[in-house]
Amino acid sequence: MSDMTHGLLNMKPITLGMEVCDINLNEPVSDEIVEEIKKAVHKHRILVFKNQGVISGDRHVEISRWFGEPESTFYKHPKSPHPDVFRVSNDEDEGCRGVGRTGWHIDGSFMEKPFSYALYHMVAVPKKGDTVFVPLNEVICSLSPETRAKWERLYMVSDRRMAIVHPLIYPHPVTGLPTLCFHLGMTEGFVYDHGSENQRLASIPEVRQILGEILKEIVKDNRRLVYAHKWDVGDFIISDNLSVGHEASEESQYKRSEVGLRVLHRVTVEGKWKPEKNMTRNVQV
Ligand SMILES: O=C(O)CCC(=O)C(=O)O
Ligand SMILES: [Fe+2]
Repeated sequence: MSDMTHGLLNMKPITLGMEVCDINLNEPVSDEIVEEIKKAVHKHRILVFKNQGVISGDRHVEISRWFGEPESTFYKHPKSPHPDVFRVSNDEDEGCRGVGRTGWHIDGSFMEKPFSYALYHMVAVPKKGDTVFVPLNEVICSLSPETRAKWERLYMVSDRRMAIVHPLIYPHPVTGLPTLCFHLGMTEGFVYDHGSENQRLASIPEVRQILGEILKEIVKDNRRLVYAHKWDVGDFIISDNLSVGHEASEESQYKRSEVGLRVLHRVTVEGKWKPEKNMTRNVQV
């Protein structure tokens, strides 16, 4: 059942986000529709376009330019169709393995300005191999007052050389809704009350406890908040990277010989905003 109440876009709700119907991304999309898509990404966090056939690397990058400059910080696999397309696979001859498996995260948390959007296109689907997403505002809103108060004081320190520090909770730069900047597999530590006179580095056991607590909050109540996207070949997903956490499911790494080939193309769009506690809202994307 589709719902026509979304302006120019024909969309139907899915567990997290919206499926956008009647758009062929391989054909030119009018400026008006692009504007609607950009608004819808912030409102719904994830937009799923089904049955898109084969989206070439050039077209994938062209679509990502609706949102800003594509930015690639990753290893370039020889089979990638474009230097800005990250090719992920369960077969190392086909793409990079083990991507997104160190823990729940947003992409680019190690950068001063984490990636703003991620655009995924599924090229080959194995029997099992979901990507799992979680809406971060809902995670925050479901915290107990004690946990929320603690998280509000925390800042993550990335494990990369630059040791970038980001507030764990901050207002999303476009919607203003509280969101998380985090990476459960690439965090060196946490600082309490960063920049204040009470600033204190969390101890190693505390860091472990905090990372475990974030995981527990994401998957609590039998993964009530989690949306597992079961891919079909030709799916195209646009996500507001700052408002959803994600990871590749364990099954995504199962061997090609057991479950078949998995190939996912991903383009990330440069970060435009440095997460800050007192962020001003940006109407323009
Ligand atoms: O392979 C996947 O399902 C997602 C991997 C991931 O985290 C990413 O591409 O950013
Ligand atoms: Fe990722």
